[in-house]
Amino acid sequence: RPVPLAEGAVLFPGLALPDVPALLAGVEAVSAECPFEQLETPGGGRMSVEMTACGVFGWRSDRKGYRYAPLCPATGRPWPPMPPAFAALSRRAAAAAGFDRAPLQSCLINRYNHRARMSLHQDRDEGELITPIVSVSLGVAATFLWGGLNRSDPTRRIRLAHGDVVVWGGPSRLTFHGVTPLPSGEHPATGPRRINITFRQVTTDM
Ligand code: MD5
Ligand code: FE
Repeated sequence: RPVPLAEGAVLFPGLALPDVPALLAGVEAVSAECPFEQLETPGGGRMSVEMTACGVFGWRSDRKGYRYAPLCPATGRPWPPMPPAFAALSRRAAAAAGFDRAPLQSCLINRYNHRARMSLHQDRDEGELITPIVSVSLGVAATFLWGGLNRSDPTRRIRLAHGDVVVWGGPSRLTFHGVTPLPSGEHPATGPRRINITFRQVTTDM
C-alpha cells in the first residue's frame, strides 16, 4: 500500500478517499470565510494557483515577500479554524509514515484550474523542519515534479491522483518540487480542478 519515494518520503495512494466528503465540505467552509485568492508575488506577478488557508497560520505572498501570517489577507481576521477531519487525516498520515509528530499549525489549500502550475521551489518559510509536511491531492490528477536538494538536480515525475496522500519528512523535507500545468480534465468530485491540501508545522514556539 505505501510507496516509498525516498528516505523520509512516502506516498499513500488513496489514503484520503474515505475523507473526501468531509475534506470538500471543509474546503467550502474555509473558503466561505477566507476566499481563494491568486496571490501576488514579490516580483509583481500573480500566482496561477488560487490559495486560502486554515489553522493558526496561513502562508501568504505579496510584494513584500513570502511568510506565514496569523490573519487572512482578504478579511484581516484570523484564518478559519482547521476542520476536525483535516487534523485527523494529518495525524493518521504522519503516523502511518512512521513520524511521531504531525503537522497541525497550518493548512494551506491550493486550487489548480486548467493550466495552473507551481514552479520548482523549496518550502523553507517554516521555522520548524523536524515535523514532516503532509499533502493531500483531490480531483484532477497532476504531475508532480520532484527534484533534489539543488535546484539544478534532475526531477522525477510523480502522478498525484484523487485521494493520494504524501508525507514529506526527514531528508526529503527540503527537496525542490513543483507541479506541471494542470491538464484539462474533469473529476466527479471537483469538476475541472485539482485541490491540494498541505499541512505544516511553522514554529517551535507553540
Ligand atoms: C501541491 N504544494 O501539489 C504541492 C504539494 C506548496 C506545494 O508545493 O508549496 O504549496 S506540497 C509538496 C511538498 C511540500 C514540501 C516538501 C516537498 C513537497 N518535498 O520535499 O518534495 O500543490
Ligand atoms: Fe511546496
